Amino acid sequence: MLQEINFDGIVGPSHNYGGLSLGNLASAKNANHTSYPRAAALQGLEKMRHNLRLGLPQGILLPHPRPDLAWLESLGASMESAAPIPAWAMSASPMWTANAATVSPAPDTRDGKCHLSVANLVTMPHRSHEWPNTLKQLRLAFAGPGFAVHGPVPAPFGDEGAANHMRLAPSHGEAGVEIFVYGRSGGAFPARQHRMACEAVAAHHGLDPERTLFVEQAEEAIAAGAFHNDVVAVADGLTLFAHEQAFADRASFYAQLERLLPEVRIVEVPAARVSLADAIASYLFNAQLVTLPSGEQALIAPSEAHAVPAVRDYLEELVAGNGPIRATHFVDVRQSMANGGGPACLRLRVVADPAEVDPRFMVDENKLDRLAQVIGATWPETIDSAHLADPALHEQIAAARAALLEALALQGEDL
Ligand code: SUG
Repeated sequence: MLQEINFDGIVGPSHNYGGLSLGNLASAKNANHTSYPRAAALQGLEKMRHNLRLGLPQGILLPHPRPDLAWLESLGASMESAAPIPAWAMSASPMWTANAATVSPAPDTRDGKCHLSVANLVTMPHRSHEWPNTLKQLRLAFAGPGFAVHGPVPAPFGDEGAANHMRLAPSHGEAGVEIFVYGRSGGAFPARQHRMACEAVAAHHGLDPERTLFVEQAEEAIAAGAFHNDVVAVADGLTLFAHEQAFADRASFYAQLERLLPEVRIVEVPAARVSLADAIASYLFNAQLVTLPSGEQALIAPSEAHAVPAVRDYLEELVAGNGPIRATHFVDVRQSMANGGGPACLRLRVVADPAEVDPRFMVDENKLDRLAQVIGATWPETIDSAHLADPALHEQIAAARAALLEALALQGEDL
């Protein structure tokens, strides 16, 4: 049976705060702070456990080898090069798997397969070298005949994957409407998702042009720190949950959506209730909007959303009202949040039959227990950005990753 599976990125042992993402306010604010990779990874596992207990199937994607010495060499650089080059090679950014790929479920595609296109992430140097390893993982996890895995869209067209893609459908297993959100610019901040890349992905996936929308993100949203659409909007089932200032032309977007999907429920948060600044600081929209086995929808939001009074009040009213979102759950992913990655950034949604996925990429609570042991024993407790070039740290990171792959029976794979 087709189900939505969330593939969370395991936070890698090199997790650190490099201040690398222009336009991502949390990344800039926490630049050079001490990071806690072990705590970060354990927070991620607890989020997965939380969601398993809600009855949601759960998968994982793996940290990449770091530092990426081959990539550094291709730049004629090394870990001794001037900042920020070593941080580019050390980033644990593959943890944010909402940027791993764009996924079109089988009911939406011409050949009836689930299509995945790895994101090129070309805008940010530290993310631009993620795709080769991500592609290897996707080809392994989704090797079954029901999947088609595509390589990246060529540069210079930036593609940041599912973070800028939404799907609305009566149920996961029925044909839906796919929405690609692109940017032009955001004042001083770059647009990381280009329209050309969206069109390429939609074409490769064989989507029905009649049921595919290309929507421009509001410039003011990018300028306020919404470097991906999933910082200001999220969709699930028939519900679109979005900030009033998320899109450049909301009236025409909503009208097109209502024409294609008359049952759609648009839950728009007015700027007068929650300002764009509060939405971005709290990551209210970077929540996982999920349909529970009961059929009700719930929002799995970061604990930071509870700490901002306007957001907390809004959420209380939202679930008390008559709308489709019936509950909120708060999860602690603070280490990731400090780099601008909330609950929704940490997961890639794939609609598939879990039995068709390589089981080494699926988890249950027992497996999470084993992973927590490995992480507790091998992940660095802290990383200080002044010591990113330390060879002893690199050895520890390599050993930690090797232990993880072994625990997952993936040590023999070319990953
Ligand atoms: O690409 N942060 C990530 C956060 C990604 C969030 N993903 C989604 N919204 N889906 C980014 O900006 C910061 C790394 C650093 O500064 O060390 C970073 O890459």
